Amino acid sequence: MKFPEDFIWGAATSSYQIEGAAYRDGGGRSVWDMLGRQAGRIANGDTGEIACDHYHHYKKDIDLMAEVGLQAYRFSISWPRVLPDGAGKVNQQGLDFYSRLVDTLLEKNITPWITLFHWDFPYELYCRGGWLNRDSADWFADYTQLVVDRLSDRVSHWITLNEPQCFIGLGHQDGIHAPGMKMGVSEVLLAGHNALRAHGKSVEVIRAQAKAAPFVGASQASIISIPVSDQPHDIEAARQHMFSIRKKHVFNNAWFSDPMILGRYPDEGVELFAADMPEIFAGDLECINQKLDYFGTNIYSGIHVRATADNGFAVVVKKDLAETAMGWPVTPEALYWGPGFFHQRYQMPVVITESGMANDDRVNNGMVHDRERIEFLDKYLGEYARAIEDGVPALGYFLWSLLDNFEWAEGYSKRFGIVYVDYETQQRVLKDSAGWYKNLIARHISESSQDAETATDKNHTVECV
Ligand code: IFM
Repeated sequence: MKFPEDFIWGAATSSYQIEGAAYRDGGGRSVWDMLGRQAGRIANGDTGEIACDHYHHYKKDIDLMAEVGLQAYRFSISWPRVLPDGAGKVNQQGLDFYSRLVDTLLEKNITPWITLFHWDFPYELYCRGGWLNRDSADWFADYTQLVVDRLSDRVSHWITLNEPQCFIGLGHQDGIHAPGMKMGVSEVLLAGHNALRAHGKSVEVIRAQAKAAPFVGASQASIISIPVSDQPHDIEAARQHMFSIRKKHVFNNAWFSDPMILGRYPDEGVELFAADMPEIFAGDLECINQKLDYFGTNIYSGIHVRATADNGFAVVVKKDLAETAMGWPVTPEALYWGPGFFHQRYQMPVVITESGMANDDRVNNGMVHDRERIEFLDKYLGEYARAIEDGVPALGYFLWSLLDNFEWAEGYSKRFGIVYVDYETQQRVLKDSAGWYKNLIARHISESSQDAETATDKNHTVECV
């Protein structure tokens, strides 16, 4: 598989899933801390209070990143760690932690990609209405300002929101994720609208205030529609299915991305949601529709789709697909069709900001043989390379995840890392997949430099002639 010369190879994590040290050094509570205190909400009664204790082990974790050869590391800032009440009083110790993290990454030549919000919403702001409060967009903009002031001299890559489909859909509609609410559709859409406004205001702040030229996007939770054949009618059916909104739910591929990038909510959704649509004030859509530098998408799997006789689409359930430990089907072609369909619709370069799998990993004589993950990555990345070969501009890939970590409502029962974490001892073990990823990155870098040398030689020959 071949990738562009300047392709970015990375891995991703998020604050609540790995940091631990909840409330340490003046940090505040998030809605996830509060959900974890409610019986029966999280598998095995797990919480993120200790997690991978990355807050104390970040240096060792960055050494592991360097050992794998990562060029970029995507992590998130915990909003309540830097603003314990979500707004107002600043916790300098929290900011210092992220400043040290950035410096240590840069010392190892690893480019930091900061996600501003990966679900640990400040509990104190939740008590003031959370995303339902129209002020939430300004709270987020002020928080962005704080982070940008402190880190943008060394950080230029930004992700505003991670997966609004999840923190709004699973958190406010299905009640599975924090804050654990099952709201009516109109409230869900209002929360989503304010989150979109928060994204817009955050981008405005980054563009206006960042010291180093910023590169900005957001990360969408994407379920990809895969055509059952390469016939044009199946491809068209899959494309239509991919962006259609059929249920009164916000977990789909267009509801959040269309306003961010096209400046309007998708018609089909507006019709379906009808009277539940939130009030849209003058200027809201302009504020949401900020210039972005790339389309960030988190892709784990897809659904097969075929064309019907009346030019519509139908889902084809394939029964023989392997599944990951999450029960998600293994569908490598999602990494071919997803980037392609997104590029077609939004005309932007693509970055896979998350992709990977949960596996039943075990330590055996000090090693973790996660053959399933290697096969998964090999096939998925092969499809991504094919999409690029076919003309999709794609800039990078962030493997989810660097470390095994707190998998939200599933607690620690699902292991996504290329590094195994023993939660009792906080020991880390590089899994076989980490070695595989290391070789892939190294091979890519050496091939790229050989290509560059050949190109230079050719240039010289031309000059001499
Ligand atoms: O662990 C999550 C991550 O926080 C968001 N995207 C999906 C991952 C796997 O479920």
